[in-house]
Amino acid sequence: MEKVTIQGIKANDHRILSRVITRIENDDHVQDQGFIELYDQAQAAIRLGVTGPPGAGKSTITNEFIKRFLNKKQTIGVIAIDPTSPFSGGALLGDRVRMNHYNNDKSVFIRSMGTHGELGGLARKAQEAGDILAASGKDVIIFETVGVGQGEYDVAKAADLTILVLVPESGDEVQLMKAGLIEIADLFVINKSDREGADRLADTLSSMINAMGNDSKPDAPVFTTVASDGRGMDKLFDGVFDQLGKLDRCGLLEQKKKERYRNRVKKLVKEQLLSEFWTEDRIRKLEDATISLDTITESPYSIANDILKSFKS
Ligand SMILES: Nc1nc2c(ncn2[C@@H]2O[C@H](COP(=O)(O)OP(=O)(O)O)[C@@H](O)[C@H]2O)c(=O)[nH]1
Ligand SMILES: [Mg+2]
Repeated sequence: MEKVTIQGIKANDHRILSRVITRIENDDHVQDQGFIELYDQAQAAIRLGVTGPPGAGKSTITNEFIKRFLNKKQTIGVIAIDPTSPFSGGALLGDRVRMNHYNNDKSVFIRSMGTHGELGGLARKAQEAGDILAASGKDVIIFETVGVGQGEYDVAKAADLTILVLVPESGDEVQLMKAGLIEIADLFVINKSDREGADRLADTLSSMINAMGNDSKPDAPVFTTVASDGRGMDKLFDGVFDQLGKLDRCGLLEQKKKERYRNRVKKLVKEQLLSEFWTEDRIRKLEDATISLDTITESPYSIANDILKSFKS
């Protein structure tokens, strides 16, 4: 990263933030000295994950959070990730329009990230983008991610606290994903509770959480909201800090951060090793072994072992 870029990030220059995140998005490797220099600055921010199915109200809730953080004179960075719309079509555009009425304001930065490449890489990219925003001095980073699959769990790991947003109709999903669901979420929101069934789902969830809970982790609270008209939002907002406090006091926050740190080191090592591994020689070896389908007689394992030999020795 160039010196002027690093200075721009530190000075909260939104144009430069945007440019750097584009580079991260395009896998134009920026994890160099720049990241090392910015690391210290990036540690203070609170990181919140807002995840859940499409249309559950994540962006609306994020928007309500932004208002409340601004009231507290805090600055916010939002990274919105929607793997279901790889061409960043309607939904994301809608998000941008809806959330970006803060656009001229240096205290809010909102960015949608697309998914070139697989979701696994996206978790790292989101985290790096979050680090850049944190280094610009943002007090709070919000990761908005669609869905509740494995990839999103990874993205959720970028956050200190993960909020899972559901709707009253999510009952079946809840039944299906019990364990995993309870594991990733630190707090549940049943949004659109202007619709039938919100209280029933809240009860079901609460008793599931209670039954599956253990002493080492504070139970995730369940909130009901109507984000579109702000109902329940103050309570939810307070609940987030309440839960953060609990996670902190029982040591889970520190554990999460350590885990996050270790995973990042592992990922960096893995990526570095991979990029160093595929030398021209090894690529040729693979190509030679696979010149035509007729001549492929060995299993992929033997060829892999063969190529790996040159690495191990
Ligand atoms: N009826 C109702 N609609 C809501 C509520 N919260 C959000 N919406 C609407 O639901 C739609 C999807 O919301 P959005 O925040 O974009 O969902 P996301 O895909 O999870 O980010 C929008 O039209 C919102 O205005 C709510 O509590 N009740
Ligand atoms: Mg959204």
